[in-house]
Amino acid sequence: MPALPDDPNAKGPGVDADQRKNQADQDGKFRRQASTFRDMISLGHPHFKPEKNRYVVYVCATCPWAHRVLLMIKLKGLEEFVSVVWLHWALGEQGWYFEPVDNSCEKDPHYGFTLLSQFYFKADKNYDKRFTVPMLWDLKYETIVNNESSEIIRMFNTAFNVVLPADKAAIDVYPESLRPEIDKMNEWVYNTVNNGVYKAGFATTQSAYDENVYPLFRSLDRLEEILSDGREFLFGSTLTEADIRLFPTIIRFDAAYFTLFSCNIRMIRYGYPNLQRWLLHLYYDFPAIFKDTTFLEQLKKGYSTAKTGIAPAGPIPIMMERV
Ligand SMILES: N[C@@H](CCC(=O)N[C@@H](CS)C(=O)NCC(=O)O)C(=O)O
Repeated sequence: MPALPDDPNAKGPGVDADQRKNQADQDGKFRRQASTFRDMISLGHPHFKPEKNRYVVYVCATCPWAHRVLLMIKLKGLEEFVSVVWLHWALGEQGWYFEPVDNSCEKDPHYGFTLLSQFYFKADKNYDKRFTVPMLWDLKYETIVNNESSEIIRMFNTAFNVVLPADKAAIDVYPESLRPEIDKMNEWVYNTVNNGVYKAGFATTQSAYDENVYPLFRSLDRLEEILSDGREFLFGSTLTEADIRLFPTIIRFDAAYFTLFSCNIRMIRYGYPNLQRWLLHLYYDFPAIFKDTTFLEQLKKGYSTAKTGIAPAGPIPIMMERV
């Protein structure tokens, strides 16, 4: 497997409650920590084989990285292999937690845990980093398989093909012929868009914000230009990993990043007609994949808890009607 582009800078030692709320480092810059658990399910893996009713992915409606994983589960029809358990949409003082609100339940159905951190400590009692979603859990070995979304979606593209019906196994969002191009796009989209909104939104100095907000909009301009020939997906007529990775950010943009993260030079819906067309195509024309995994009201509340605590009313309506 080629090197994945999402290897962000390490964040340093343990994380306390204050650090969890204040996401920026002392220099005002937000740096996403590197993920710890990096195993890949495969027939050849000594432990983690593709089997029914064995894996669980822990997610919440707010998180775009978890959203990528949900998209792949729906697209590849992995529901019998990977079940989904929802945490509450708010990031609490002790990290993600269960509460019987919206998608979430009172406690974890498998272990009765009430906090995501309990899984991390069950997997590694000395774990000292952030407790992040998405987190892929193995019920057989009772441990975390992987908590890096870029790897989880790459794994889900092929890992279960041997046990999937032929039509689902044939779906390939990372086709050989497009790999170098997809990798290239993933890299700049990750740095300036997917993670760019966080680097602008969690900056605590003017310079850290300025350093990131302009590259974000330059990349949105570049994506708009790519889609300006009317193509269906980022690489033409084939849905690829690049679309899967961009959708969660763009669907959150006007509702959360524009309002709460000050990514407000332009909105998607008024400033980027081709991105908006691409977004609505995915959302409305493949509803079982894109619409059914999107929870705009929950994620607006979720992002607001990381900021003022006040969920913005607008933009109204959240999704622009198709014109
Ligand atoms: N590299 C990870 C990043 C995941 C991540 O940062 N998730 C956020 C939610 S959007 C999280 O769980 N944050 C909890 C925290 O930082 O305490 C991935 O892509 O899977």
